[in-house]
Amino acid sequence: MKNIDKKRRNILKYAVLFAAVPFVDVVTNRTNLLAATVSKFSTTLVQNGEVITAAHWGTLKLTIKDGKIVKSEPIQKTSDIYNPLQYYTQDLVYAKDRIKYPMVRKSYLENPNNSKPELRGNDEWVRVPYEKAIKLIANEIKKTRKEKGAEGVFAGSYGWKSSGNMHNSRVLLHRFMNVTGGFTGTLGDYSTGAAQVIMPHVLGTIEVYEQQTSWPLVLENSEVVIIWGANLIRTLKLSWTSSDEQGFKYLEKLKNSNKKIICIDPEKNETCTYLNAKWQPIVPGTDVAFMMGMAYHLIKTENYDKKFLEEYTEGFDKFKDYLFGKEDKVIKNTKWASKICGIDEKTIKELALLMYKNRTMIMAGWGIQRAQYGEQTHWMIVTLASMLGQIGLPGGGFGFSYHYSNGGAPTTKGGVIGGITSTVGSTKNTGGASWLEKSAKFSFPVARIADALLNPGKKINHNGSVVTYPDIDFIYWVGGNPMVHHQDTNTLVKALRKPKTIVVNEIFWTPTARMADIVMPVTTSYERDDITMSGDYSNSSIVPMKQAVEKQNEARDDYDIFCDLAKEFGAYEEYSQNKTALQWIEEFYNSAYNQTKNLGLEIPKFKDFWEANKPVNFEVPFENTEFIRYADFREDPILEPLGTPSGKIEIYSKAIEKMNYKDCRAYPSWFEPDEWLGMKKKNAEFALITSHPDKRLHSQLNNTTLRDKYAVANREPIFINRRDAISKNIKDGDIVRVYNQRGEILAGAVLTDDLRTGVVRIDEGAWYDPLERGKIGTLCLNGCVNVLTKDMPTSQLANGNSSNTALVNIEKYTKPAKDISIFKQP
Ligand SMILES: Nc1nc2c(c(=O)[nH]1)N[C@H]1C(S)=C(S)[C@@H](COP(=O)(O)OP(=O)(O)OC[C@H]3O[C@@H](n4cnc5c(=O)[nH]c(N)nc54)[C@H](O)[C@@H]3O)O[C@H]1N2
Ligand SMILES: Nc1nc2c(c(=O)[nH]1)N[C@H]1C(S)=C(S)[C@@H](COP(=O)(O)OP(=O)(O)OC[C@H]3O[C@@H](n4cnc5c(=O)[nH]c(N)nc54)[C@H](O)[C@@H]3O)O[C@H]1N2
Ligand SMILES: [Mo]
Repeated sequence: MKNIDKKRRNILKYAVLFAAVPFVDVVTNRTNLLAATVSKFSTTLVQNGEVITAAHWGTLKLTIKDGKIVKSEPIQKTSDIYNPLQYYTQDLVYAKDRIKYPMVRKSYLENPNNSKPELRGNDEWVRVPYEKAIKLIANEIKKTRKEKGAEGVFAGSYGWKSSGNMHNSRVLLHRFMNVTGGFTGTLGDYSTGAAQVIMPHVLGTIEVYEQQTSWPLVLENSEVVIIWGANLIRTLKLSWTSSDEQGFKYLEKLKNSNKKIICIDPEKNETCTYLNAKWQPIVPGTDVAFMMGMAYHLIKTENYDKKFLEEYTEGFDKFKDYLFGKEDKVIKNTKWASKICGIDEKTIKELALLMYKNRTMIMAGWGIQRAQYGEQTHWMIVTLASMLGQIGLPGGGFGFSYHYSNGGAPTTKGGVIGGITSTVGSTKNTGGASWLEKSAKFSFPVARIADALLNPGKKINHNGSVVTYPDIDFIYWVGGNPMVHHQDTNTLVKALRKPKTIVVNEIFWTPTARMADIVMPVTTSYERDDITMSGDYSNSSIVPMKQAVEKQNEARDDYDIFCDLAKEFGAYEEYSQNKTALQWIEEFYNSAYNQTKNLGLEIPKFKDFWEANKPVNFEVPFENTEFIRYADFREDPILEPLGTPSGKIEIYSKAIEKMNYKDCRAYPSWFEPDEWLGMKKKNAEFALITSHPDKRLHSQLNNTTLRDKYAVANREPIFINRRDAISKNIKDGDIVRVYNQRGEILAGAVLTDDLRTGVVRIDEGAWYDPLERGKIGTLCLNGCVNVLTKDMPTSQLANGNSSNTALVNIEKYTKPAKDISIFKQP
């Protein structure tokens, strides 16, 4: 075993500072710097040649011919893993469904005070001059604030926007709202809604966006790797900033490592196949029961680390009482667990012992917590890992971000660029988890949006406090697609009839843009200058994102739109600080320049960097390859306590006990979901999992020719176990109607042996394409899965979304199916 020295403790701090962590101020002295150094030059568009740029899916090289993008490809490959998303930039820029001009819904234009909101999604569109649209928006914001206060303006505006620290649409929106009078925002996110709220109680950090024990140490030390509800080869195709593809490199090494790898997942997913791992086909939503069976067996056979539990955790005995059924008289033994999770007792026992007797790394994904009672899964993983006693050892414990944004790729030594901020004068780096920044005075949990719109004044419990929903009259959405990302689309359609005004800045006529009253056309990131880091945890490089082509049609940058709106409030100077986008970009770069210099390293001056059209790369110092999460805590729990009330890992939380919630107790518990395969009276036959798509980023790229590579019968695919399909007389390529009490969609059948029986998968992100536009309950022709999911909080603790808790029916669709029309101009 390696000796954990002082140096490593410093690395921990270093890594956390530069990882994609919210609430961390990156030290800059950019304000002083600015006046002296900002140069006055602009980007000259390349007519024939190459432009380097970045997207969430990697650093790209665009080939330009006669002023048009003709080719898009990655510039760096770290493995043989193919990332199809990197080749379709031209499809995005020249898409048929680009929004060309500012557009206003006809009834809204006629009378904004009585705009017939029931016609949203089904009205005519009228082109208006840009200046008129700006005036309309500004007037409505002023009116709403006067009538309802700042809380009446909702600008939570969740979404993945595009890469770039300047044109960060959501932050730009918040900045605009903050300088003009305030708004209602949101708490948390859709990704880790449950885990990020429970983990601070358990570990003292949100854990899900933290640097992981380094991949090199995993490869060197782990004997067993458990991939728990994660699909690394798929979800590592993207990063929040821009992917440096380091995760692929390590995944390839893991494949060739001969380690024992086990995937616990209702689907034998691509990662399981790629790694040639052992598949454990669990019943969806039952991981907690599975782990409890393991925990019980470890205790019964005396194979658990009592010393670790004593020294580093709090309240294990109470959890043990629960396992042994002291209160509820239910003993959570392997027999009990097996009946729920569908994995046989022998396997549960063997797996528990395998994990205890070998150095084991549990790499968990997040789909498992995107479910009712989702708080329990990650809590139970931490509990199980505590029993194994390997937390803080090289290659042992758990990691909640190996599948995301290249977590575990060692952090480089170098500066981090700044970014536009949601409040003026703030020095927060917005390249990190900026969406978790608290920039609004008032917020409610993000996935409660439909509930909030429908029930103004309603009070809900949230993590120990009470939140009262505001009365929202005005919505501004940029860089997100709630009509696709939010659960239970039909309820959302109803909810979106409630506000008086909905404004959306979009590139394309997305289902969300179509539900708006005013639509502002915006540029893609290839039509404006920007800058980004590549590698969220690694901070591998600074990538220039020079404008590659002319702005299309009347598209404008979000920044310009908000500058013009700010003028209507006399707030332009405060908003923009009188800077052009390129001047901001120079400043963000200079902040990294100075940090780098302070570290004793050198990078080019901004002008040289910008003109060179190539990334600036940083090196990984050896000590960062030796980073072990929780090593300091393990070494000295007294001097390096966790941020929990006890300073230890809380298997029992007094803070949660005080909240007295029925749906989240003070210790990890098994709760039976409202909809799952094992329930007594099922309202539908199949469990639905809604994974993240392999060939999209959520809904992004659905409108490109990449869709031809996966669409079946010109619909989103539904994956069905072969035997289940045969029993329903469904064949490969058939159109299937998928339905439940919440709605119905069409999808194209793909028969597979890689799904547990009784489970179907439809990936999230297919654009909602209603047969009857604007109508509640209508059939979706393209297969948007959220028509079928349930809009239900995980629990009162986190109020996360429960996307993976749903049952559906399937049948062969025999009527003539109308073709999709969502990827055209409306
Ligand atoms: N059933 C189910 N639902 C889910 C999930 C699930 O697992 N299952 N996952 C959830 C998760 S984790 C997430 S993160 C969400 C994702 O939900 P979203 O983040 O809303 O999804 P995207 O498709 O990335 O939407 C981004 C939108 O921003 C637009 N855009 C891009 N760049 C710009 C820009 O510069 N300016 C403006 N104004 N617009 C821009 C794009 O065109 C696109 O429409 O979905 C959630 N929904
Ligand atoms: N290509 C691509 N990559 C992405 C994204 C994308 O849209 N496309 N989105 C990015 C974003 S915003 C996020 S938040 C992350 C999401 O990352 P995750 O949340 O980890 O991804 P998911 O696809 O929701 O789920 C991963 C795995 O969980 C399994 N699973 C589902 N239900 C259960 C269950 O009950 N038990 C068990 N054991 N397993 C289950 C699924 O079969 C799937 O293999 O991915 C990021 N990466
Ligand atoms: Mo996400």
